[in-house]
Amino acid sequence: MVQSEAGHRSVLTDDQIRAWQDDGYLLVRGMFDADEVEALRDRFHRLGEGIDRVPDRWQPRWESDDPLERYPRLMHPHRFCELSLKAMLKPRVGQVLEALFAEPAVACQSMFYYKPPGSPGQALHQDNFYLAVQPGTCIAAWTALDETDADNGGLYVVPGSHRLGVICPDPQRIRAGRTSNLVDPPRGMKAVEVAMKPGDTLFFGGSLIHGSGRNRTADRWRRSFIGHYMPAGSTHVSSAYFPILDFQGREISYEAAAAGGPCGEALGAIANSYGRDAVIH
Ligand SMILES: O=C(O)CCC(=O)C(=O)O
Repeated sequence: MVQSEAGHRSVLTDDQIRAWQDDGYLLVRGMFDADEVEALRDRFHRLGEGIDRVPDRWQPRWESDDPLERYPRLMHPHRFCELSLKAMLKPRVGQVLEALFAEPAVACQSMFYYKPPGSPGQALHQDNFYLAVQPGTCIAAWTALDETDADNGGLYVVPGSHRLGVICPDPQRIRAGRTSNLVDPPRGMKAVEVAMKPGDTLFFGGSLIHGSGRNRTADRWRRSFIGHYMPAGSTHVSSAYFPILDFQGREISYEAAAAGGPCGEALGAIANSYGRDAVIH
């Protein structure tokens, strides 16, 4: 147990804080228990198979053979799914975030990925290019709902890249979308795989370069639930993430940051329409 800069008792050990500072990410095993994992899987199974529907929010192409069209990721499921809201605002997630931010966190976004067999990966990128949190940066809490590894499209992270700040991608790369990384690992750094078990949560900062590989398996899904957060004391975030919620579920007002943050609105606008779906094969 350590004291955070804000003077709060931290749920993390000194070694965990050191790993976070050195690498820019932290794997917390067993953040969600087996029942919580099963409940999330079941809820998203019902949505994915059309047993439950949210027609105004999520419209898969039910007949498509393309895995990403048939099972597109769900954006902001916490806005219509109580279980997702509960997962996004899980108190223990908030405690870890508070230790990492050294101040309380607020929630910007939730996402659910199905990533069935055959799905392409997600190109290397940095999250704060999209969220444009300032001052400071965002943190993702990426929770595996299946066992994940290099074969079924697990996450890759570039240790140490969190120190770089946001690298503005070349607009050509954003336009190339489906074939190109938005940012490359800088010289001397390389992407490493993070293998995870169901219920494990990977926390990583908004500058950490990360992405995921193709799901090359014939039968292993790679489902995940993701929350994005920022320090409560930040002043700006992209309005695409409004409303921002505290861990009691109350709406908190923030100023709208220009899309693309330090990279400028023009790049941000292109990124919002192409880059977020950039994938690697
Ligand atoms: O789950 C993935 O494949 C990518 C997720 C990601 O890049 C993110 O949450 O920012």
